[in-house]
Amino acid sequence: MATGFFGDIAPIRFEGAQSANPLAYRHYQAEKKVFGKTMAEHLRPAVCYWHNFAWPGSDMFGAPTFERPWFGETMKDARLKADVAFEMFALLGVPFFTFHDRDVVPEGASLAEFGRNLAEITEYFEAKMKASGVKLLWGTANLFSHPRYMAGAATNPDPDVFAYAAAQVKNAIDATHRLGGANYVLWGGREGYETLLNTDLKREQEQLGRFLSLVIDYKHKIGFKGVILVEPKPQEPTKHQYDYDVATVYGFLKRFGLEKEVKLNIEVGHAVLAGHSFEHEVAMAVSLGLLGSLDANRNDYQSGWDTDQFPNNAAELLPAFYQILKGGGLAPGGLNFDAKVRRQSIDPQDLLIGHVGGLDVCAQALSAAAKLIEEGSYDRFLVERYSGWDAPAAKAMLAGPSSLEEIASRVARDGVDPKPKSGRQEFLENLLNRFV
Ligand code: XUL
Ligand code: CO
Repeated sequence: MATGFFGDIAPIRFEGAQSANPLAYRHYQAEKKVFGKTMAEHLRPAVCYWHNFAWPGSDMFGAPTFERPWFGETMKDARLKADVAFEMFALLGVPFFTFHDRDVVPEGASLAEFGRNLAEITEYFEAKMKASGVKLLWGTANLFSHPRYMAGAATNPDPDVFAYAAAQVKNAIDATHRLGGANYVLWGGREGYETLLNTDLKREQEQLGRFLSLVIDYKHKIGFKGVILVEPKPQEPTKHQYDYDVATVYGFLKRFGLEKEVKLNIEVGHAVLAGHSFEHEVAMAVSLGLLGSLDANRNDYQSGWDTDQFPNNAAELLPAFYQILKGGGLAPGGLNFDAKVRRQSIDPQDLLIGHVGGLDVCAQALSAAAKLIEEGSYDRFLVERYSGWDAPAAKAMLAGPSSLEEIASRVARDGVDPKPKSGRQEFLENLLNRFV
């Protein structure tokens, strides 16, 4: 039975770029083909549970602003929340969702009760997923909100917290496995530190490496086919996080021999906090074979916080979508909207409007990147810029057997005298803008 939460809003449809209807897609056409795949298959968009259904609109100065009929700590509330969530997925026509264990059920008085609650809602989800066709992009465990995790989960100085976190992750992977999740995410919420004065960072990093290895072992043991994803973030909530950015996580995975087992969930706002662009992080992951999935959002550039706003600028996203298409696409990852409406946006339809706009600019950026690749002049520029490396003498420098002395002697012998060439940045920026 319908909950009535969204009133009489009809399912969101594609109406075209000219539409002035705030509850219509202007660019996202689920079935439209781009390079032989539909937009839905390229983007694999997901609605997240936490920002939409669990966050009450509070901030560090103010009380909750959202009134939702499911706010409460009973399983009845959890079921109502799920009913509304699946209504929202259907209204948006979005094929995937994501959740943390504690977004979906009350924790109760013990880990055992939490586990039972999670198993119960998993069953409830299973039926709803079957009826609607909506799938789970990824599940995860919240190892950062409860006070027991204030000094970290796997990186806690107290081994009992490590054990507790392991138990929680085990339950969350079980639920994700049962629901056929395409991935499982580990974001190191408090896996870092506030002050070195109370921290043994060598030990803590070893603990984290061990924890991740245990998760991988468990995944194989139960036959979970989804991809384990680590989500880099440089700081917030802790000042120093061990999973700083793509390059740092790659080094960490190599150190523990996990680089073939794990991929990355890259978030726009986290890239910005790390002092990178989103496209840098995506390109770095592609180059290392680590591109897994994306958390779509944007940060406020002035505040310096992880504001998790909806993306709203296709031109800014185009370079990242170029990298994604060139890198072979996202599947079995997807595009999870890790984004929340502002706390003044208290109406149910604000939740829909945020996703409509966010999905639209991503669809726009995808189409623009496809056109850019199709037209070909940008790719030709890149090929031409590095074409000197096709010459046999150049290839020999990289492949051997040439030595540093041989290369040095070639400079005098062949009269090597490189002339500077324009990098043509403005030309390229203008070229890309033609496709948005
Ligand atoms: C926090 C963040 C998380 C993860 C899942 O900044 O991005 O919501 O995506 O734990
Ligand atoms: Co995220």
